[in-house]
Amino acid sequence: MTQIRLVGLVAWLVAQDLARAVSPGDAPQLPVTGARIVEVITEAQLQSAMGNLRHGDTLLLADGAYNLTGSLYVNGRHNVTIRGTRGSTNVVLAGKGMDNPNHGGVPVGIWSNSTNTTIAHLTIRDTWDNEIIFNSGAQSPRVYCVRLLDAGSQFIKSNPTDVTAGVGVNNGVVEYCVFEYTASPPADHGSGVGYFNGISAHAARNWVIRGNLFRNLHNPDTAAYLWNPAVLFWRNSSNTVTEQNIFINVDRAVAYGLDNSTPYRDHAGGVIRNNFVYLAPGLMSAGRRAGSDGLLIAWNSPGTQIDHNSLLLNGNALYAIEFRFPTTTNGAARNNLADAPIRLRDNAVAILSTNLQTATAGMFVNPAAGDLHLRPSATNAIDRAATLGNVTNDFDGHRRPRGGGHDIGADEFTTNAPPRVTQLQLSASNCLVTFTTLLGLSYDVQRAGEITGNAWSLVAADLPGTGGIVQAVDTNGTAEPRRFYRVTLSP
Ligand SMILES: [Ca+2]
Ligand SMILES: [Ca+2]
Repeated sequence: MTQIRLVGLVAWLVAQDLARAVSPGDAPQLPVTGARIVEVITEAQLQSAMGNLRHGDTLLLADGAYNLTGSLYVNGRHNVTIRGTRGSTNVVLAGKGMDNPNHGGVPVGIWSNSTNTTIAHLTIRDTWDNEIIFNSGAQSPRVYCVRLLDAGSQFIKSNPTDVTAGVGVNNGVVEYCVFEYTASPPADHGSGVGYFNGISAHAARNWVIRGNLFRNLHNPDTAAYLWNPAVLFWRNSSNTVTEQNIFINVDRAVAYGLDNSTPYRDHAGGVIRNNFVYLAPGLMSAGRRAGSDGLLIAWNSPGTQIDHNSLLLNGNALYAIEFRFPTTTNGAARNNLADAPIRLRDNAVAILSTNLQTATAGMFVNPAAGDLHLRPSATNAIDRAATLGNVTNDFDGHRRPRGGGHDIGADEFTTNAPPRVTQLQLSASNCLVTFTTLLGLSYDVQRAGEITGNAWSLVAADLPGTGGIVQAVDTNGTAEPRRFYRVTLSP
């Protein structure tokens, strides 16, 4: 028999760790693709590259600070990417200050009226107006792993071509970004103090807003705007998906529609699911609270589904979720976990089911940090939800259900008890991997020729846990001189 050495690796990587390798501002690197890769090191080179922009260009910015001398206009050039290499903090595009009216030709960060504009792996900050704006002609923009700080108005704005006809920028994707005021929101730029949103889109269809962090998008009581949504899709928008985001200390998290005085539905369809919303105690004054509506709202938005969100509002708002206006029909709010009720206002119609509206801070892992994962003690939420066909995963991207049933709220609870490899043995040409399991969970067995690197491949997927030990067989497992194994919870 061939001389072989086999090493069993005790698995401590649970599925949650694997999934949260993706986080706002720190997502996996996009591959560098493009018809032409234009490498840029200085701001002057960046402006030159913009001036000579061709269809299909990828501007790859070297790490560093770029103090903009002009906004970056993607004007009639399709399939253009403006990006850093990785992460979101190594490349910084800076305006001249969000409250500096002498913006010096840098009113916005990046402007596009073109199709398939991608912005990735960088920071944009301190612009007088929008940090990113899409205008008529733009379609399918992608904003990926971008940090947007201290915007003088909307951080991302998507303008319409024809609101009444519902023509605007469609199919946008905003993933793993950070939207934040590092101190206070903007002063009066002409529209009153505190005029901002995280994302404001008009006549926009089929956008996905996923895995982002919205933090401190909060105006003081003295501002002209007390209820700015962090995510706002309106003016004849439809089918927006907002999922797996974290909202911390925002005045309003998500609004699908606002206005019912319109000849069209302000929004239609769409889902808001698997989001965390946290407001710190005392964020809102008593007077402010008395005039509050909800953190997740569907106003003049028929057919909107608001499911499996977790909200800890700490008395800052009267309602967690609100449907409003008679045109808001056929809605649903199901399996949400909140410490405030759900409201049907002005004859809105929605199915409300299996919502737990008595959430407490003690149910969550680290609420002050916006971490509303369930603690094991949250037994009135764990395994207590009804099954929804349209929500198949959770905040972490983990498949639902785990354990004995679906959990109420955005997190499907996963035990922290990892599987443990108890034995590794040879049987003819097979390797047998034996490990501990829990009932109701499922496990993946992976192998690699080396521990370092990411060359793990699946031996077996979705092996059901029994509560006892389970054995996986790696056929022809003796084919290499050595082989490592690990066992994880299935994603
Ligand atoms: Ca469960
Ligand atoms: Ca989870």
